[in-house]
Amino acid sequence: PADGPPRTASAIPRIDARRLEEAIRSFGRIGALPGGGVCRLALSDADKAARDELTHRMTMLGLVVDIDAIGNIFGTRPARAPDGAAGTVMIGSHIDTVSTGGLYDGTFGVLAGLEIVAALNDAAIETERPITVAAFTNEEGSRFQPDMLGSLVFAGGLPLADALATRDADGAVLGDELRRIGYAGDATGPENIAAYFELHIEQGPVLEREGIQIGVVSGIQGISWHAFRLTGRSAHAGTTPRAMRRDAGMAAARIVHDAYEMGARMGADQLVTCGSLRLAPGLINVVPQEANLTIDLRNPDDDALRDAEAILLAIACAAAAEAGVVVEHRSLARFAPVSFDPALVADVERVATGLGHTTRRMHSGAGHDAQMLARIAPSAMIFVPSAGGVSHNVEEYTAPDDLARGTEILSRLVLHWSCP
Ligand code: HGY
Ligand code: MN
Ligand code: MN
Ligand code: MN
Repeated sequence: PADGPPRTASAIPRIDARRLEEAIRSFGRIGALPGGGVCRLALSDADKAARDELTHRMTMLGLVVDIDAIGNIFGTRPARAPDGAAGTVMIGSHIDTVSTGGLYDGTFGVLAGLEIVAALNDAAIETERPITVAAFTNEEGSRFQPDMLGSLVFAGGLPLADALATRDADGAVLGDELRRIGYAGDATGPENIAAYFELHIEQGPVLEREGIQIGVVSGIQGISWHAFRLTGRSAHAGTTPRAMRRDAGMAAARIVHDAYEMGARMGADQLVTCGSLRLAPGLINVVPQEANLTIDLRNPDDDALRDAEAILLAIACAAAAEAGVVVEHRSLARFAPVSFDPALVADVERVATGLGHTTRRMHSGAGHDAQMLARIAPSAMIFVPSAGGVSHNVEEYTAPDDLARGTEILSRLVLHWSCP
């Protein structure tokens, strides 16, 4: 109608880089670590505080806030016509962090979504499709496995009951924690997603090393997480001859050493990480009774990843036999490599180059919620550079210009898709 608000084609929302930077800084104070950085493990009190702040900001922006049964948070900006064009345009990521987290991993993508909503509101732009900003539960998988758990449930890849029954290392049950922090919702979340976009820091060295401004993410490499428990017998470190020992520590050390050697032999694409290793009783003069360790395998090629998995299991069996201990294995997560929607990837590239930015296509070394949304909707990701290629580290940093550049590109894509 003539007196209606300006159609979106004419108005362009203005991203306010300072407002975005301030939002990131203020979230950085939630779960702040004394020396800098953030610890907001999934469903912890710090995660609750961040969730409360996020839902408050969503409400202030006029978004309709829905929480689903696994605690995913959806803030939806309604469309102009109630029956709008089919589907919502979703911007998502996560606000939980690892325990040595930075200000940007996940949180940047969610707050960029809120910044885009604020810019649309400032310009009084109404869209034909609703726009939803999403924060998914337990993306990191540090406390509960698998990682990307909330988006995996949302995409139908993990039964809700199984997810709710997951326990952390101390035995706490995910469903109990969700209720404890007040985020066991009953909404279903958007059921028809026209396009999903995730803006994220690269978390690696490629863009910075090559002096490229924007990563056009073509897909995500395969992920395979393993837990081993080795059970031997505690004994005196000074009196027990080698032949009598059932040394869980020696078996664990053998597994870690041989797994890293395997990675080196298989070449640069095969990444191996032993991120956690605990010995019990953990005393200088006691042969370890028990060892618990995790191995994280990554590879862009699924066949190679399967080879690495088979070799890892053989390594664990040989190490246990050599030490005379019992070995138990659990697979904590396995996600095959994912390719994003080629048309949407081309859209990202077109918009970024159209704005004069340098781009390169790349696959993601890290897992992201986008790989789960790709199961149910056309999905794509935009990367901005990480200073020094550092992430999952309190030194994580991305310059304000890079944050604003990525948000501007995301804003154009969202406008293009929400006003077909
Ligand atoms: O492990 C990952 O790649 C992600 O950060 N959860
Ligand atoms: Mn992340
Ligand atoms: Mn992460
Ligand atoms: Mn991730």
